[in-house]
Amino acid sequence: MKNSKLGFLAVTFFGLATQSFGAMHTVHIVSGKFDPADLEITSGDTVEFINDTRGVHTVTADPTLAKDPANVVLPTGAAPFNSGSIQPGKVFTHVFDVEGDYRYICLPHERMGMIARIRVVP
Ligand SMILES: [Cu+2]
Repeated sequence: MKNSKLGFLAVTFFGLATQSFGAMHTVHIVSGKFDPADLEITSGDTVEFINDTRGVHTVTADPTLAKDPANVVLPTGAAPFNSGSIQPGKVFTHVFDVEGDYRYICLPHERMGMIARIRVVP
């Protein structure tokens, strides 16, 4: 009971504390895919990618690293990024501050279709 109240307060405080810096969204890395695979967020928001699997994955939006560069899309003016290896249970966060359409891949599983999309709106 006490713990859940503390948790609620922590979540409330965290929400207030992060509001002026944009919202936080979560994408889960589950077996063979990103969930949600299509996410709409607001410019300046942060996305945390949580590896919920027992394998290693990446969050990669860099066409020079892709087997098929067409699988990666970045808005004009957005810098490419690559998480590197995300170990099981670990989290990678990225702030999306350029509006537009992002398509990103998991490098080891690109050919298995581990590709997802984030749309950043004003
Ligand atoms: Cu993967």
